[in-house]
Amino acid sequence: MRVVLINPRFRLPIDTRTSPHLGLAYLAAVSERRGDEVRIFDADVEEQPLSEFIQAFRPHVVGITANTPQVKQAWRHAAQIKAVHDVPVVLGGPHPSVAAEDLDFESARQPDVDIVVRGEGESAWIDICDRVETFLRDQESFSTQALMDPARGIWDDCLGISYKSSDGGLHRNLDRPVINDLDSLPWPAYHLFRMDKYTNLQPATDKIDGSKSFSIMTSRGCPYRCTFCSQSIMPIRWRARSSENVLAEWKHLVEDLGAQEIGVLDDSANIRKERMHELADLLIAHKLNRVPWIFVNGIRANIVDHDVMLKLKRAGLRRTAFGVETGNPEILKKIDKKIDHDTIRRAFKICKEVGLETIAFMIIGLPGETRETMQDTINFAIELDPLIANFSMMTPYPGTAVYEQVKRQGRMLINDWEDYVFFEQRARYEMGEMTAELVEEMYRKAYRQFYLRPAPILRRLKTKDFWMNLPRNMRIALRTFLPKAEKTALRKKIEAEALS
Ligand code: B12
Ligand code: SF4
Repeated sequence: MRVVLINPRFRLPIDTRTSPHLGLAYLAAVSERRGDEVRIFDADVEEQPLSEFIQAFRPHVVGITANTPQVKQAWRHAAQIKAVHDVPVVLGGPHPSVAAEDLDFESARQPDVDIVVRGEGESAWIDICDRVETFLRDQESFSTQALMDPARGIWDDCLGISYKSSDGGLHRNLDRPVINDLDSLPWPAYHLFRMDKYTNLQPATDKIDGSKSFSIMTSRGCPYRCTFCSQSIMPIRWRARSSENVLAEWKHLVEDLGAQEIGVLDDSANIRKERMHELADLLIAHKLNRVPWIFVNGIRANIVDHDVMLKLKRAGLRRTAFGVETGNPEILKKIDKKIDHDTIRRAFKICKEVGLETIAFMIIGLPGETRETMQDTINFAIELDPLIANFSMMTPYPGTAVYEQVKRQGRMLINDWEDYVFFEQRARYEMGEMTAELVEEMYRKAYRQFYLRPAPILRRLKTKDFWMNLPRNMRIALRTFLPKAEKTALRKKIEAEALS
C-alpha cells in the first residue's frame, strides 16, 4: 500500500531547532517492514504544498502526528488531504492520546479525521494498515464511507483506537497492550527524511552539520508521574531495549549514516544502573565513544553515582540534563518528583567531578508558587551552576495533575491549543496570589540573574555555536532579557474577550 506519514507544520515562537520526528520514523519503519511504499511529509521542512503532494502520490492511508500545539494544524492538514483525495486519515501522538479529557473524541469528531490511535503507535498502525488493505482487496473503488460503515464492523476489535463510524457515532475501543519487546522494533527510517533540512537538536558539538546529528531512544516510558509532565503516550511501565540492540543501532547511526553527534531522547534513561554500565562498556569496546553524545531530556538524579557517570563519560557522554524543576523544598514535594535537593546537588557535583557538562531544566510558576519560591528556584540554579539553565514557564498540559488543579482552583489564560507552548514568554495561568505579571517578571529575572554573571557569559562566548548562530542568539537574548512593562498580552486578550 502507499502510505503517508505527516508532521504538521508548527513553528514555535522562537526559531527553535528542527529534527526528524522519531515517532514517525518508527511508524515508517514498521510500515516499510510490512511492505508498504512509505513517504514522510514533514510540513516543517517541505516546500511543496501538501495537497499537491497528496494528489501526486495518492496514498491508501494517511497518518498524522499531533502534540497539543500541533493538533489544530493536524486537523487543517486532514481537511486539505480530504479535499483532493478520499483516503482514511489516522491521527496519533501525545494530544489525542489524552482519553481522560476526551481528546481522542475531540479529534475523531473533526469531519476529516477518521481514526485516532491512542498511545504507543506501532502495532495499532500496522493493524490499521492490515485492515485497510484487506478491505481494499474486495472493493472495486475505495470509499472511506464504506470503510467506516458500522455494519461492516471492521474496527470493532481494533485495540487502542477511537474512531468515527460513517453514521457519525464515536467509539473508543479498549487500550492496546504496550510493546513488551522493544528489540522487536526496526530502527527508525531516517532514510525517508530529508536529513539535509534539519538542524541538530542539541548543538553539543560545535560546527556540526544538522544532517549528521541523530537521536536514539533506548527505553520507553517513565515509572514516575510528576504532576506537570504530560505522559499520555507512554505508560508508567518503563521498558528498555537490550544493550546489544542499542549498540547495533548506535553503530548503524555512526558507521552507516555518519552520525557526528547523538542525542539520547529517553524520558528516564538511567532507571537501571547496570544497563548504563553495560551500554557504556559496549560503546567503549566498539570504539563508538569517539562520537559525542548527550542525554537530552534528563536522567534521574537519584540514580546517579560516580562510577556510572565516569564510565558514561568514557563512553562518549559529553553532557547530561536533569529535571531539577524547583529550588523550593515544599514545591518539590508537591510536584511529586520523588527526589530531594541534596540528591540533586550530589548528582551535579558528581557530573562536575567527572567532567560532564550539565543542563538544569527549571520551571517557573508551578502551582502554589510565590515570589520567594520562584527566587529559590533561581538561587538553586545559580548554586548548581550548570552549563545551561533552561527556565520554562509552567504550561498545564491536558491530562496532567497540574491541569486538573488549575481547572479547579486557578484561571487558565489560554483557550487555544496552539498557545500550549512554553518557549513563549507569557504566563499560561494564574492561581491564588500567583499572577501572570509576577510569573513573567520572575521568568525574565531568572534568565538575567543566571546568565548575566561573568562565568556563564565567558562560557557562552567561548562556544563556536554562539558565534556561528549570532543573530539567532542575539534575538533570543534580547527577547528574554528586555523587561516588558505591560500586562501579559494573553490576559489582555482574555479580558477583552470577556468584555465583548
Ligand atoms: C524530542 C522531543 C521534542 C523535540 C523534537 C520533537 C520531534 N520532532 O519529535 C523538540 C525539542 C523540538 C520538542 C519540542 C516540543 N515538545 Co517535545 N518532546 C520530545 C520528547 C522528549 C521525545 C519525542 C519522541 O521522540 N518520542 C518517542 C517517539 C517514539 O514517540 P512519539 O513521537 O510520541 O510517537 C509515538 C506515539 O505518540 C504514536 N504516534 C505519534 N504520532 C502518531 C501518528 C499516527 C498516525 C499514529 C498511528 C501514532 C502516532 O506512535 C509513536 C510510536 O510509538 C517527548 C517526550 C516523549 N517521551 O515522547 C517530548 C514531548 C512530545 N514534547 C512535548 C512538548 C510539550 C513540546 C513542546 C510543545 C514544548 C514547547 N517548547 O512548548 C514543543 C513543540 C514543538 C513542535 N513543533 O511541535 C510534550 C507533549 C505534550 C503534549 N500534550 O503535547 C512531550 C510528551 C514531553 C512531556 N512529557 O511533556 N520536543
Ligand atoms: S518529568 Fe521526568 S521523571 Fe517526571 S514523569 Fe516526566 S519524564 Fe518522568
